[in-house]
Amino acid sequence: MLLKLEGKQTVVIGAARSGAASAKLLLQQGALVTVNDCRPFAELRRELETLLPNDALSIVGGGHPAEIVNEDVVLVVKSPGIPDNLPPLIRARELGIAVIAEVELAYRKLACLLVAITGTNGKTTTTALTGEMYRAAGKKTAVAGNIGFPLSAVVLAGEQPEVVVAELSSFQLEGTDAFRPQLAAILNISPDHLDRHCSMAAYREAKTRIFANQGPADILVLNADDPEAFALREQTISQVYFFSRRQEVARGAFLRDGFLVLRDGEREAVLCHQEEICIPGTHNQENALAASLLAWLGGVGAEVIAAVLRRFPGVPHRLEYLGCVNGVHFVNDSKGTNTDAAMKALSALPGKKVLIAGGYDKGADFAVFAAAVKEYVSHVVVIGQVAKRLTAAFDEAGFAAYSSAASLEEAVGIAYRQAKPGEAVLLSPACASWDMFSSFEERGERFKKAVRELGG
Ligand code: UMA
Repeated sequence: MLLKLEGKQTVVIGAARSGAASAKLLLQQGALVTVNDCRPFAELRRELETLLPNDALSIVGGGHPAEIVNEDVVLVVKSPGIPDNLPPLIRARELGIAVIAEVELAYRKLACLLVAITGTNGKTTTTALTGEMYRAAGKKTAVAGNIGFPLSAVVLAGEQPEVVVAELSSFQLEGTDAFRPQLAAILNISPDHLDRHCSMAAYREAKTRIFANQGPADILVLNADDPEAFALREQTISQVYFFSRRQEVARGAFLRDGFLVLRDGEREAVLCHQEEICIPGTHNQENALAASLLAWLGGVGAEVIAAVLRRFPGVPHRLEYLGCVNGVHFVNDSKGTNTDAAMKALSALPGKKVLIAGGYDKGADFAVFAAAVKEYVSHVVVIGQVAKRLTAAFDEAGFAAYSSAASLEEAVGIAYRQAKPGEAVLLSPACASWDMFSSFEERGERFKKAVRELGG
C-alpha cells in the first residue's frame, strides 16, 4: 500500500545504518519522524547528527516504549536487526498500522532494474559479482542491501542508477509488502537465524517473499542442486531459470566438461573454464553460475561476464587470504556466520587447517559441523558465548584437538603456535559475532590486525 507521507506521523525503529537512512528518506518526503532505539539518547543524537536540528524529527532512546505508536501514526519502519516482538511493533499491529522493512520503504522510490539476491550463503559474493558484471557492461549500477549499504541510501544518493543489485536477508524480506524485483535469485536455504525466526518454516517463508509479488514476465533464478531452493519452483508464476554444478539445465547456467555454460532454450553461450574463475572453492562456482545468469538475463554479454569471472577477487571477510607468517597462511572468513558457510570454507581450502570458531549462539545444531571439523581440521581454537555447546559437539564427535581462548587476539596466538608450516589458520566462526563484536566486519578487521602484529 503506497501512502502520501507529507505531514504524517511515522516511527523508525533502530537508529544505525538502516534506521538513519530510513529517517532521512521519510523526512525528505515531508513526514514527521520519531526514531527509536534501545541505546541512550545522547548516543542516538550523535548517530543522527546530520539530520539535526529538525522540528520534524524526534528521538526516543533507552528502550522501546509502546506509547511511541499511537492512532496518529501511519507507518512504522523497522531495521533488519529489530526483532518482531518489541512493544511498539506489537502495538502497531494491534492498531492495524503498517510495519515495513527499510528495503520496502526504499523500493517504493526505486525506478530502475532491480536484481535481488537472497539465500543462506553466498549472497554477498554473488551480489558483488553480479554488480561488477553490470558495471563492466557500462551500466550505472548500485550494489546495496544486506551487503552493508542500505537500499534507502541508493534512493537518497540522488540520480537513480540504471541497475540496483540488492542482497537481501531474511530479516529484510520479512518486512516487505509490494517489493517486486524484475530478477530475483534464491541461492540456497539451510537452517540459520532460527533464534529470530523460531522455525525453519518461518525462515523459508521469509526467503520466498523475494518472489511473492513477481508476475509472469519476471524472472526467478533457483539453485537446482539445493533441494530447499529447487522445491520453490512450484510456488511461483515467474519465469524460472536454474543453475547447477551437477546437471545440464534447459534454461539457466551449468557446468559442461568443466566449462560454465549459459542456456536459454536454443540460445547458448560458453563463458570460461571453472579453473579460470578467480574466487576459490566449489561453492564459489555456484555463486559464479548464479551471477553470470543474473547478468546475462539482464542483457550483459557473455564476453563481459567471462572477463569479470577471470578477474573478480572476491569480497572482504569471505575466504580473504591475508598472507603468510613463517610458513603459516592466514585466511579471514569472518562472514562464515553459520555452520554451512564455515563448512564450505573448510572444504574450499587445501590440506588440514587450524580453525578459529565460535561466537554468538543462534541456537544452531553443531553435530554435522563437528563431523566436518574432524575431517578437515588439525586443531580448533574456540571463542565466544557458544563455546560450551561447541566443545560438547566436538566431544560427541570424538574430536579432542581443541583449546579455548578468551579473546580473538589470544585465539590467533594459540592457532599460530598450533599450525605446522604450510598449514592455514582459518577464522570461519560458524556463528554470528554479536557476543564480542558489533559486526562480522569488526571481527574480521580485528583478526587482520592480530595477524599483522604476529608478522611484526
Ligand atoms: N536495536 C534496538 N533494539 C533491539 C536491537 C537493536 O534498538 O532490540 C538497535 C541497535 O541499538 C542499533 C540498531 O538497532 O542502533 C541496529 O540495527 P540493525 O542491526 O538493523 O543494523 P544496521 O546497521 O541498520 O544494519 C542492517 C543489517 N543488520 C542486520 O541485519 C543485523 C546489515 O546486515 C546491513 O548491511 C545493513 O542493515 C544495511 O542494509 C548485517 C548482518 O549482519 C551485515 N546481516 C545478517 C547476516 O548477514 O547474517 C542478516
